[in-house]
Amino acid sequence: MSTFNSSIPFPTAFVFGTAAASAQIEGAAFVDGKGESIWDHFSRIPGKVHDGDTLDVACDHYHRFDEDFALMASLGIRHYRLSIAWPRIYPQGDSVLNQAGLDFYHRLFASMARHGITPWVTLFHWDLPQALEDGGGWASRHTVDAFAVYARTVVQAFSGVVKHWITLNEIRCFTWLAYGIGSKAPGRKEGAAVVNQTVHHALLCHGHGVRAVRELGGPGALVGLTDNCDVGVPVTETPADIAAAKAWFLDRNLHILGAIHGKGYAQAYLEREGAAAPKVQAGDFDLISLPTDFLGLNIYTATYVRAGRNGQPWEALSLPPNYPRADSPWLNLVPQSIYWAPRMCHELYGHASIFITENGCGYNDEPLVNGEVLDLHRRDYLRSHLREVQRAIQDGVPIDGYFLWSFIDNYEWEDGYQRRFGIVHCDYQTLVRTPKLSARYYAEVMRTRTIL
Ligand code: GCO
Repeated sequence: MSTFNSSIPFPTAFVFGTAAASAQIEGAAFVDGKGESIWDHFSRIPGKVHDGDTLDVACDHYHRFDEDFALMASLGIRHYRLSIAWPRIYPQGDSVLNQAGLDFYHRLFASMARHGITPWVTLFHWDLPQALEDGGGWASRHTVDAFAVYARTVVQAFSGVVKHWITLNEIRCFTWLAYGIGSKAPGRKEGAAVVNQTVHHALLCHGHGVRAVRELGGPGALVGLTDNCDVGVPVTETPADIAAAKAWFLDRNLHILGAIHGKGYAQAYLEREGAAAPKVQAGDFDLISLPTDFLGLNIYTATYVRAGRNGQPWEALSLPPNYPRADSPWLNLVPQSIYWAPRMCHELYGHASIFITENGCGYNDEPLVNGEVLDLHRRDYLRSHLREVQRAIQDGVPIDGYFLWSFIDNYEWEDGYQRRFGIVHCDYQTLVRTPKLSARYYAEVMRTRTIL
C-alpha cells in the first residue's frame, strides 16, 4: 500500500461537481403537461412515504433553476449532474411527445451555460411514467421499447448541448427495492423471477441509452452507467482480506456490473437463480454489453469482508448496533468504500475512467442558527471520503471526478423531506436557500483542488 499524502492537489482535469435528480428537486409535478410518475402515485398511498410528503413542490427548482445556478456558480460549482423527467417528455411513457417538457430543459441548459456550469445528464433517475407502470412497469418488456424511444428523443434534442450522458441511476433501487422489497415506488413485492426480469429490462435500457448517444449524441458525447454496486471493504488491507473482499465484490455484482461486461450472465449467477433466472432473447447482450466511456459509481457505504474460514472464500461481517452511521439507517460510515469500489472496478473490469456520481450523507433536523447551518458531520463525511478518493488516485485508480450528493436538500424518496442530504439548506415553507458550512468547505476544496 502506498504512503498517502493528502496535501497533493487533485489533478487539474479532475471534475468536482454536485448532483440532484428531477423528481427530487423540480416540483411542478403536474405543470406544462407533465404526466404522473410512479413516485407521484406512490407518495399518495397512505403510509408509503414519511409524513405523506409528495413531490408536488419539492425545492421548486422548476421555477427557480436560474437562482439555483447562480448560487452554484457563486460557490464555484462548474459541473452539475441532473436527470430528465421522463413523464415531462412523454407523459404517457411513449406515444405523444410533450414539447413543453423539452422546452423546459432547453431553458434549463441555457441557464446552466450562462452560469458556466457543465451538465451531466441522467436519462432515468426513477421517475417512470405511471402509465407504463399500469402496463406492467419494469416487469414488462414494453417499458424497454418505450425507453428506447424516450432516450433517442432526448439525446437528439440536446445533442451539442449535453456531452456527458448517464443512462440509468442505480438499477438495484428501482428494481429490487421497488419490485421485490416494495419500499420504493411502485411498491410491489414480487418473487425473484420477476425481480430478475426487471433488472434484465433495465440492462437493456442501458444498452439503448448507449446506442442513442453513439448514434445521435454528436461529436465528443460520452456515456456510461451509474451503478450503486455492493462494496466490500477488506477488514485489514492485507493480501488475504483484499482477495476475499474482491471475490465477494465480484459475486455480489454479477447481475449488473458482471452483465454489462460480459456476453451473457455469469454461470455462477445463473446457477444460483435457477428457474428464477431472467429470460433472455437473442441479441440482448449485444445491447447490454455495448462499450461505454466511463463508469459512474454512487458510493455511500460498504460491507466489511475478511478472509473466509473453513474453506469459505470470504466472510462478510455484520455491524455492531452502535457502529457510526448517518441518520439514514443504511448509511454506515465507511470512507474506505470510495477507495475500494473504484479500485475493484478498475482491476476486475478494466475501467479506465471512473466518476463518483454520488457521495454524501443524510441527517434530520439541520436547523438554521443565526443564518448558518453548522453541518460539521457532513464536512467530516466529505473530507474523509475525499481523502480516500485522493488515495485511490495516488494508487493509480482512474477516478476522474466526484459529484457530491446533493447540491440542495430534497425529496429523499420514502423518507420524504425529513432527511436532508444538501450542502445547501432548503426551507420547505419559504423555499429560501442557505448554503451550509459544508458548502463553504466544499467551495474551498474546489477552489484550491486540495483537501483542507
Ligand atoms: C440514491 C439516489 C439518490 C438518493 C441519494 C441518497 O442513491 O438513492 O441516487 O436519489 O437521494 O442516494 O439516498
